[in-house]
Amino acid sequence: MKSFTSRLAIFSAFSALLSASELVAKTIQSKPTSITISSAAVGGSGIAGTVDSSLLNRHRTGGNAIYVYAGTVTPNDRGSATSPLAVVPVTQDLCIFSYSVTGLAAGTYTLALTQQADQDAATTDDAISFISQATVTYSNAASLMSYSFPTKGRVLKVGAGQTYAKLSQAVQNSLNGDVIEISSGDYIDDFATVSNSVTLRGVGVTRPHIKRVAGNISNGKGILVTTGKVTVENVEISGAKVADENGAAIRIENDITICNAYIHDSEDGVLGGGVNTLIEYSEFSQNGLTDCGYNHNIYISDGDVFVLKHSYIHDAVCGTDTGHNVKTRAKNNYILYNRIANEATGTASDQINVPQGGLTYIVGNVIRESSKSHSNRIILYYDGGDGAAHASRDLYLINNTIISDNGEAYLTPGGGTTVRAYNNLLWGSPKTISAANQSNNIFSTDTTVFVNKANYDYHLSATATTPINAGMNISTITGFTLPVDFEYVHPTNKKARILNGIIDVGAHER
Ligand SMILES: [Ca+2]
Ligand SMILES: [Ca+2]
Ligand SMILES: [Ca+2]
Ligand SMILES: [Ca+2]
Repeated sequence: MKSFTSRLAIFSAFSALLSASELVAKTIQSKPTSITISSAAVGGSGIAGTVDSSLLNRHRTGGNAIYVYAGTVTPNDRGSATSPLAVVPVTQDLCIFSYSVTGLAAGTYTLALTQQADQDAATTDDAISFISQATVTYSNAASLMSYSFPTKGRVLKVGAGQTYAKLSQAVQNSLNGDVIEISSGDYIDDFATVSNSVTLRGVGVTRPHIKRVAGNISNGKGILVTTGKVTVENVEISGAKVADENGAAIRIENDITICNAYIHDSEDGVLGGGVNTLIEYSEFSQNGLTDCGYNHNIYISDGDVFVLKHSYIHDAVCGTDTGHNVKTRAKNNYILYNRIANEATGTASDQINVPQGGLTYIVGNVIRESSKSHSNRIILYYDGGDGAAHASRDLYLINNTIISDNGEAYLTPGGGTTVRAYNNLLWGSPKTISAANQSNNIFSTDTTVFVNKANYDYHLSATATTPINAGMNISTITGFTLPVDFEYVHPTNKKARILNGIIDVGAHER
C-alpha cells in the first residue's frame, strides 16, 4: 500500500527530531522512574516527544495525559498537595503518540504519564496512578527539548538476524508489557496464541507479512489468537484457513487494538471480541468464503465497545451466500469516518450489519453498495431473528455518504428501534430512508454531484450545489453528543473537517 511509505517518512522525520531521546530510552531501562537529561536545541521551545503506545490505554483516549511538575516530585493529581503545573494531552498521528508542553522557564521538571486524566477532578485529591515518569532539566527556555517515554517492558526483536527468527518464538517468550518488534519480511505459517498483554509492532520499510500458505491452521481458530490484551500495529496478515472454514487472520478473545494493519484473503478478517475492540487506520479486503454463510471482513461477535475509525473495509467475499463487510454484536458501536464498500469485486451482503442493536453511531462514513450484492439492504440495524436484543436500540446515522448502485434500501431497522438519520447524502434509486426521526438528508441520482463517482471518489464536485451548507446543526440532534470533526482520507487516514460555513450534507465538506 503506497501510503505506508509516506507514513514511514513522517515517522522517520519525527524519529530524527527525537534522536537524542532514543539515547535516553536506552539508559532508562536500568533506572526507570527518574532520569535527568539536558536539553538539546532542536527548534521551537518547550518539552516534546513521543509516548510509546504500550504505555497507553487506547480504549479511553481522554485518559492519556502528561502531568508536568516543577522540581523533582512524586506525582499526584490536580487538587492534591502536589498539583501539576500543567496537564497536556497525549495526541495521536496514525499509530504514533506524542505530547508537547510549552511556556516553561528554564529549570527542573517532573513529567508523569497517567491513563486516568479523565477521572481527575480539578479540586479534589483523587486516586490517580501514574504509569511512567522522568525528571528532566530544561536548561534553555528558548529551545525545544526532546524527551520520549519508552516502553516499560522489554523489546523482543523478530526477523532475520534478530533474537527470534519466528514471531511465534517471541510470543512464547514474552511477558506482560513487552513490545515485540517484527521486522519487514514474510513470516510463513508462523501462528501464535498471544496469551500475555503485549504489543506486536511491525518495524521497517514495509509491514511484515504474516501468512498462512500450507494446509489448515492447527489451532482451529486463526493466525493470531489473542487471549491477552493485545495491541497489533503495522502488520499485514493473510490467508487464514482452518478445518471448520471460520479461520481468522486475528481471532479476538480479549481487549484488542489494531492500528495500521492490512488484513486480507482470509476466511474471516477478524472474528471475536473482548470487552473493548478498537480498529483504526487499517485496511480489510477480500476476506470471506463464497459458500459458507458466516464469513466476514470484520465480525465482532461480543463485547461492550467496538470502535472502527479511519479504515478502508472493502470487497468481502460471500458469493451468493451471506457475509458482510462489517458485522458487530457489541453493545456500543462507534463506526466513524471509514470507507466501507463493495467496489470492483466485493460480494458482501450488507456493508454494516448490527443484528442485535445496541447504542450505535454511524458517522461520517462513505458507504457503497454494488450490483454484485444480493441482499436487499446496505445497513441492517437490529434483526429480531439473529440474537437477543441489546437494551439500547438507538442508532444515529449522521453525515454519511451512502451510494446504492443496485437499488437496495439504505437502511433496514427492526421493530423497537429509535433511528435518527440526519445530514446523509443518499445516492441511488431509493428516495426514502427508514428512520422515524430524520431531517436534512439529500437524495440524489446525479453523478455530477461527485468528483469521480466511477472511481469511488465521492467528494462533492465543483458543480455540486445542493449538499453545500445544507446540513442541520448537529448540536440540535436529540441525544447526539459526538462531534463531527473528521473526514475519511483515502486510504486509511483522516483529516479535520472544516465546516466552511454551515455543515454540508454527506461525509465530506467542500
Ligand atoms: Ca483531582
Ligand atoms: Ca491523589
Ligand atoms: Ca446489500
Ligand atoms: Ca459547509
